[in-house]
Amino acid sequence: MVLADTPHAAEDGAEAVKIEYEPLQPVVSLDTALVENAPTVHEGTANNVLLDVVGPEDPEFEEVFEQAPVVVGATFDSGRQSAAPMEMRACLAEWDAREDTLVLHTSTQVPYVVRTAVSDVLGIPQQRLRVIAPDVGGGFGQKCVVGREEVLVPIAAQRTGRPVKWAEDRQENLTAAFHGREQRYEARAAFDEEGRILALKADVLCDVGAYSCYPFTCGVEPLMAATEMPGPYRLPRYWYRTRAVTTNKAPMAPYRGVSRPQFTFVMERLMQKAAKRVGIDAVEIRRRNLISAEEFPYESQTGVVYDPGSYLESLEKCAEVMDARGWERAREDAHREGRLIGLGFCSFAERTGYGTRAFALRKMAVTPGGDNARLRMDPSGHVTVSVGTCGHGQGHQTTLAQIAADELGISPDHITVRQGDTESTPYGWGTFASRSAVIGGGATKKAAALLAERVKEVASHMLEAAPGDLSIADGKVFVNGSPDRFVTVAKAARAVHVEPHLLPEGEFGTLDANAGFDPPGTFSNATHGAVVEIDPETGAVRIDRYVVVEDCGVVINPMIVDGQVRGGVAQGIASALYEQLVYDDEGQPVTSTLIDYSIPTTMEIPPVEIFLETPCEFSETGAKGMGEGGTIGAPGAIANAVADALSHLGIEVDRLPITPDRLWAAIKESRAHGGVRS
Ligand code: MCN
Repeated sequence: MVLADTPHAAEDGAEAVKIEYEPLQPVVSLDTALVENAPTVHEGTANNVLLDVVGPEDPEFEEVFEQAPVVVGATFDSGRQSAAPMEMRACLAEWDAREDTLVLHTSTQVPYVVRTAVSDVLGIPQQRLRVIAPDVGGGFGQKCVVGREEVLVPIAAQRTGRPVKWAEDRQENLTAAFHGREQRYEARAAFDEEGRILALKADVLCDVGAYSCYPFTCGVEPLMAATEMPGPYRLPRYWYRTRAVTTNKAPMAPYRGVSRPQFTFVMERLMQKAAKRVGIDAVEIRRRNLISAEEFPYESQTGVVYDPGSYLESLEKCAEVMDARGWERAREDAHREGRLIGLGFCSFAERTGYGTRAFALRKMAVTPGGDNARLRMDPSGHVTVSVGTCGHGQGHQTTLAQIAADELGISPDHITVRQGDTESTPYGWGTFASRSAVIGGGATKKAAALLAERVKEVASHMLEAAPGDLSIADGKVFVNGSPDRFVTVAKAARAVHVEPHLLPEGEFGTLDANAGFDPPGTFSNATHGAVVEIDPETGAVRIDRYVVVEDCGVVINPMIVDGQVRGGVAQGIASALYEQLVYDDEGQPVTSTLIDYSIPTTMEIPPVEIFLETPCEFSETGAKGMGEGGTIGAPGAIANAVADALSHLGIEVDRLPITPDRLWAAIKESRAHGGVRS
């Protein structure tokens, strides 16, 4: 690490460092990592495999495949990606001599996790470390792990006694921050003659780069893939093997959706392949396999419990909106005109808001789970909500304020939400895994309910009525049935703080409440539908229509949910069509700028039509999480739409991203053997 007074001087200093490297043979792909006698990235790892988990043996499994009337399968690949947050990673550490405390400002999703990591490495007690996440310009998972810089910069500040700042540029972010999504699935599925799935077999390989990530470990992608791959389908038999493979590339960290965009793409492609073989349409095969209302709670083959959702309803609604019934005809007509159009669906489940019990199964060194909220009412009746979650673009200041306001009967404008500072917020795990609405929102609601009771207690003295006879709404505490007998919340708050003589002895001081929440988790569900048109001359894919039918339980704020879905779909489209980090054979990253690593712009993202459903209530707020759903559904929907457009040419779409050059080559080859029907 080179320290200097300006970034330019530091870069010059780094350039002046002469290192003599002895180049070894690099390991740059799953193929080269797994061949016999491959060089190893870490000594002592057999075949570069860091984690290898195999599902329980089922003696009848192979027999089911042998006897099944329909078996479909393929090798599916997905490209390596960067979460590419708009604001890249950065941190600044300084010693506060007065408090004898190290203050670390860092662009993170998880301030308390960073504090634990830095404290463990530096050997400083946690109370002498303050971690502040200011407004963070996006993270998408890349900032829910602790970067080496977040540890090195505090060490440098400690050694020099001066503030030390580090900020990466885009090239550093693309080449040296965390990556994700480079996976391969050897997947086969057996179906009966009516298209009902009988068994699924999946061998999953994840290229996790050179090092594990803290705290989620290099197991995060492979374990998520194995556990949740069956998705929203009733699956009687499932066998998996899942491996984390190390290579000389940047390490993997969770990226929005974590394996779910990939295995959902695989499952949805298998469904479409099977539908074609059985001779039913894309909607019908899903209709026959999705978990139905009477089966909830449904326990999967891997022991995951699905709470009630609207799997079939969201499929039907999406099919209706997309005019799926008239599709065959529309496609035939287009083919006659020489146009390649396709319709694709993708149904999936998104596990959200899961707490300690679910995370404990991953056997990490630290186990995330529940979260806490602390509410404090000031003498003017305004409330500060402090939470352990740490929004970084999801609008928590709005939604958590709404939750507290509903419970306290005051305006959301009178509520301030504080997050992202270990000094002023309760202990918590930050924001990732679509946990904040359910867990942070649940804790906020519980604490707000306790605070509302306290306010009623105070008002009961002022109104000379029993607390149980009081209600709280519109900024007032009033006697049930007598709306004219009330005191304002502000007056009650003022009495507690500055006019305690109006209250019985002992009723003075503060109005605050704390609560924690640690739920088992809940599944949102959605069906995405896409219509694409492919230019046969260039292989370019244009998305003509995109529809999302999402069910995330009670919607706290429709505009925020809408924005989350749109942003998620944009990142899913990126996985499907555009983004891929590429290394050359020597292990040099060749996609190190946004010219080479092609992220879609607004020009490539179609308007997304969204329909929301809210049929069930089950968590504290009735909400299910949804922050990753858009990203999860898009690759499967688009791949199926592209495959639908090309199915008459015998072209399969089993590799992401679906780039124009590959499609063009496939179309050309097909033409050479008969040509495009036009
Ligand atoms: N919400 C709601 N009603 C619901 C469910 C959610 O109004 N029924 C609101 C929530 O209150 C919250 C937002 O929608 O304001 C997302 O809620 P939730 O699904 O709980 O997800 P989190 O807030 O925990 O956010 C995490 C999720 C993840 S895992 C990634 S990755 C991601 C994402 O959110 N990264 C993002 N969205 C992002 N958005 C931005 N702008 N930047 C990122 O880095």
